[in-house]
Amino acid sequence: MDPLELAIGAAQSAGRLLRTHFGSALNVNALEAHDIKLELDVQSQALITGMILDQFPDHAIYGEEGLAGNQASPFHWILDPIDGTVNFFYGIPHFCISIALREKTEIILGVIYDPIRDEMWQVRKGEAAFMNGKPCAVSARATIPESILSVGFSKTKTTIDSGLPLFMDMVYRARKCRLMGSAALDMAYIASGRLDGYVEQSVSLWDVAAGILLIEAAGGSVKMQPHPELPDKFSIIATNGLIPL
Ligand code: LIP
Repeated sequence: MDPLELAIGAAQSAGRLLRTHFGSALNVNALEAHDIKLELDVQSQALITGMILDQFPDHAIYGEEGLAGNQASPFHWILDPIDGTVNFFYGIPHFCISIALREKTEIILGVIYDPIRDEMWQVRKGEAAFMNGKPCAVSARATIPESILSVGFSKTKTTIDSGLPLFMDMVYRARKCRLMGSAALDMAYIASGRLDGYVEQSVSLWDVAAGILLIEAAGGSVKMQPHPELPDKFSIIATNGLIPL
């Protein structure tokens, strides 16, 4: 089976599961000051994992809810089963499923699916990025004063403290700053020219893997640095490739 078609099918199946439970009572696995972990995150990842390992039993799964499959495989599926879990829990219809496939060190495909708006972003390495079958492209806005920027503060006092100075600077300079709560949708919105930039001090690969390939295919740029203190965390600056962030 074509791995991109598989990723799209898995995102649609997980999307149906999320739509079914959206707005209903949810089992909470962990409640933290700035984060919530749902049993549905685990169910969504299990559904996607089952579909992938069914077709590619020797591949590896690297997801927000854990690892599965053959971790020695050159093929790693990078999953965020609900990106924007806190939004989901509060009934805010801004969340998605993000699936990427990495071959050795290179991301070769990505899918981001918003099951409420039924918006599916897809990209294969070396090809154009699409949203619902139409090619998508970053905006042409080139200056910060005319831009809309999204900022993420992640989940801890440390990451909030490190993100605030940047936010305080940008909120005065940009036309608008938004805190949307889903890194993957922020990236997809840049690829579709809705946002011009997104910054966050501490994200996980599963939050942004599909979005990186989408933005680059849509003409934008992504800069990522390993976080100096937090393992497997990255600071990210994603833009349309024009605004000087
Ligand atoms: C979320 C990210 C968001 C970040 C949140 C959280 P999750 O991912 O998309 O950018 O600010 O703290 O990490 O936890 O909903 O998958």
